Amino acid sequence: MALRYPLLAPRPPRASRLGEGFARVEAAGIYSNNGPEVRRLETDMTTRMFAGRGATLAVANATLGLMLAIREAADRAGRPSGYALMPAFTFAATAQAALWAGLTPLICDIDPDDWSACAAAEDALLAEHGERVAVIVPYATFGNAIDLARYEALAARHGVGVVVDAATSLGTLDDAGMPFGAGAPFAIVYSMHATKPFAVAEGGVIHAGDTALVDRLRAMASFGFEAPRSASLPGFNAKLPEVLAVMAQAKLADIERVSAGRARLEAAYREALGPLRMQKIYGRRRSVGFMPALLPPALAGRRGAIIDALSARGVGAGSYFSPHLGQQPLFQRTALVTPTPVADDVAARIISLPATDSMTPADAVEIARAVLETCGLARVPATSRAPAMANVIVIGGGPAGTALLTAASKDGRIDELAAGMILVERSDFIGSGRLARYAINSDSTAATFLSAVIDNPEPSLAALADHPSARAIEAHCDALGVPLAASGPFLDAVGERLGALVERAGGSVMTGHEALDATRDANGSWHVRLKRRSDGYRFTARSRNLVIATGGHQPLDRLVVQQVAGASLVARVGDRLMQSDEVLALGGLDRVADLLAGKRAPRVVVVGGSTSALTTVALLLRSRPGIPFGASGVTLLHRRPLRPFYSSIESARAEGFTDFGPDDICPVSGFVYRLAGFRLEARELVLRMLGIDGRAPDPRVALHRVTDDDPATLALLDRADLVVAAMGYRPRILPLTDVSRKRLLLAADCGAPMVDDGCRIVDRAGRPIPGLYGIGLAAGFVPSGRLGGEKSFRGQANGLWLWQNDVGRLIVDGVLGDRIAAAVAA
Ligand code: T4K
Repeated sequence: MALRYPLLAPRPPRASRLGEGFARVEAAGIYSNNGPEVRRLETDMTTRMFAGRGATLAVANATLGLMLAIREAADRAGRPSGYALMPAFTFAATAQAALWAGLTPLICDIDPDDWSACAAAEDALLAEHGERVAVIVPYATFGNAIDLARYEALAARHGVGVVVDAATSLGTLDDAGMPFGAGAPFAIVYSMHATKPFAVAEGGVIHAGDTALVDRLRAMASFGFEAPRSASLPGFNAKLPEVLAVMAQAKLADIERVSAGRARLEAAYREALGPLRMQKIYGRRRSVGFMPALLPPALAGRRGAIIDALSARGVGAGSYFSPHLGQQPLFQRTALVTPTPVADDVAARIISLPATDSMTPADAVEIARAVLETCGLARVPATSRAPAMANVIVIGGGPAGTALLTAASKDGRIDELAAGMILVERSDFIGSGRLARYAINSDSTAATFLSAVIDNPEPSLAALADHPSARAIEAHCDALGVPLAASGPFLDAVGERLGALVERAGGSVMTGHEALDATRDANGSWHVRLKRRSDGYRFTARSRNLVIATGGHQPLDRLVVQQVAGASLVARVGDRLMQSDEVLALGGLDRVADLLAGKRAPRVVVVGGSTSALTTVALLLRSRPGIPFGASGVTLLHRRPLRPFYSSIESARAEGFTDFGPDDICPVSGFVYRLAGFRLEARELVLRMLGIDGRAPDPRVALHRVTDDDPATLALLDRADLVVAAMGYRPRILPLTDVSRKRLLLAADCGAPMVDDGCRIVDRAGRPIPGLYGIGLAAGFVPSGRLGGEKSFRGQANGLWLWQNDVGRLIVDGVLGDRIAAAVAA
C-alpha cells in the first residue's frame, strides 16, 4: 500500500529540467575524469557549503570517499594496518570502508545522550591499544554537529589519524553557525546519495581545511596518479561523473531551503514527541535525513508491530541503525567489538520517522500523534496539534494559481498567505501550467510578465529579473505579445521561487497531486480529497478557504448545443468542425494544414468574437508554409462589434477611431475599451480589418456579423472546408458538495460567470459561497468600483496582469480576513 508519509522520499534535482547543464557536458565532450562540471561543483561547494575554507573533492559515493580518506590517514599516521576506532551505532558503510582500507574496525559503545561515539570509551581504547589504533572514525550521528575540536586534540595527543563520517551532514550548522566541518584539519566525508538531504543519486564529497590533503585524496580517487598515468599513491576509481556533477550543482542551489525545511520538521517533532526520548543535539541546525527517537524500554520488543501499525496509518517508519555494527555477522567475524550496552539499548529502541522535503511541520505533528497513539502514550496536547486545518488550499499551480502568490509577494504578504497554505498541482512543477503548450503569442505584454519580478520586495523573486528566461521575455518587449512557448521557462522559474517561499513560510506545495472533489462541512470548512498521482494514494486535506485555479476548457457538451444563426453548429458542420483550443495548441496548425491539403483556395470559417477567435485568424494567416487562402478565405463570424483597445481618448482620436462613448471609457485608467478592446496581435488584426488610420484590410479575411435568422451565415458554414468554433472557455471546476454530499449548484454550471466582483464563486442564485474563490481563465471576473473598467462591458476580464494585481489581491484579502468590502468599495 502506498504510504501518505514514506520514510524516505528522494527528491533529487529534476533531471528532465537540467537540459542546459547536460547540453554543456555534451558540448564539452568530457564525461568524467575531473571535468569542468566536477571542478565547478567542487569550487562552489567550498564557497557555499564550507564558507570558502580549504578545499573539496567530489567522489562517486561516500563509502569510496571513506575508504580513500581512512587509507590516507592511516598511511600518514604510519599505521597502515592498525585499528579504525568507530562507534557501534552507524551504517555498515563506515566499517566496510575501514576493512577495504586494510584496517580492522575497533567498535566502541556510544553515548546515551547524543548516540555518537562515547568519549570515555574512545579514551579507554586509545589508552589500551596505543599505536595499534591507526585512525579514529567518528560518526556525526544523524547529521549532528559533534565536537571536532576534541578529535583534533586526540589526533595531536595520540598521533592517530581522524576521518569523520558525516554522511548526512551537508546543511548542518555548528554552534558558531558555521557549516559543519568547514576548514577541519582532517577529512570529513559527506554523502550525496538519493536518500540523503543533499539528494543527488550517488555521490559524495570530502572536505578538509588542508588543501594538500585534498589534493592527495584527489590523486588517490584517480588510480593514485599524482603524475599522468603513473601511480604513486594507493588508489582506485572514485571519480564523480560529469552528469552527476550537473545534478549536484542544481541541488546546491536548493540545499539551504531543504535544510531549513528539515530543521523546522525536527523542531516540530521535538515538541510533539514529548513523551519519547530524543537524541541530544549540538549545533544551530541540522539537516536530518529522517527523525530518530527512542521507544520506551517496555515497547522495545514490540517495535516491529508498532512499525506495521504506523504503516497501516500511512506512516513509513524504520529502525536505522539496528542491527548496529557489533550485531552484524561480518563485523562479528572481522572486527574487534567491545561491549556495547548503550548501543544495544539504543538500537533495540530506535525508531526512524519520516522527514522528507515535501512535509510541513504540521505533517510532523500529525505523524508524532500517530506514533504516540500507536504506542498507547498520552495524546499530543491540543496546543501542539497539527493545525488540523489549512487556511487556504489553492487548487492549480499554473499561471493563475501562481499569480495569486505573486500578488501576495508584491504586497509583502507572501509569508502571511503561505503560512497556512496548501498548493495542489497535478504536474511536477508550478508555474507555466498548460500555457507553454500553445503556438500563439500572449495577450499580455512582455512588461506584464516581467512585472511579477521587477522590484518585487522578495529578493529571490527580484533576482529573477536577471535570469536568462527573463531576458528571453525581454526580447519581446516591443513585439505584439510573447510567444507562449517562450514564456514557459520564465513562469516555471518564478513558480520555483514562489514554491520555495511557500515552504519557507511553513506552507506546502503538493506537486504531482490531483484534487478529486471538495466537500463543505457544517462549519463551512472544506474537505478536499487529494490523490498522489505517482501511486494513487488518496487522502483528505482540510482548509477554511478554497481557491479554484484550474483553468478553463472548451467542453464538448457546450459545443453540441451551440446554435449559430438558428442552426445547430455540430449538426450543420459535422466532421468539418474543430474547436479553437485544438487549433491554437502546438501542432494544431499542422492538423489544419493536413485537413486543408489539396484544396486550391481553402475556406475556413471562425465562429466567435473573443480573443481566441481573433488569435485563431491571426495564426491561420501566418501559417508557415502558408495555407493558400484566396480572397476571403478566412471568414470571422461574430455577433458583437469588434473593438480595439486604446490607452487614451486622444490616442484613439489621433488614429481616427471614434466609435466609442463615455460608457466605453474606464473611469480609473482613462483607457478606451479597457476590458472589451482587443490587445496586441488581435488588436492589430482588428485595426487592419476596420481600416483604421489608413491600414489596408487583409484581403484573405472577411468579417461577417451574425444575426438570428441569417441565411448568409448558413451558406458560409455550408461552403466552408473547416469551421473553427472559438466560443471561449468554460471554467474547469472539481465537484463540490455540501455536508450531505449533495452537489453544490454553481452559476458557472449554467454558463453564467463563475465568480462575483470579489472573485468569490457564486451559486445558482448568484450568492457567493463562503470561503470559495476562483481565479484564472474562464473565471468570469468583471472588475467594478475601485478596480475600474468600462461601464458598457459585457463579458469576463482575464489576463496575467489582473491576476497578479487586482484579482490576486482580492483573493488574498479574502482569505486573510474579510476585507473584501473595503477593497471593492466604489
Ligand atoms: N555512512 C553512513 C553513516 C551512512 O548512513 C551512509 C549511507 C554512508 C556512510 C555511505 O554513503 P553512500 O556510499 O551511500 O554515499 C540507505 C542508503 O542507500 C545509504 O546511502 C544510507 N547511508 C543509508 C542510511 O540508507 P538503505 O539500505 O536503507 O536503502 P534502501 O534501498 O532500503 O532505500 C531506503 C528507502 O528509500 C526505501 O524505502 C526506498 C527509498 N528509495 C531509495 C532510493 C535509492 C527511493 O524511494 N528512491 C531511491 O532512489 O540504505
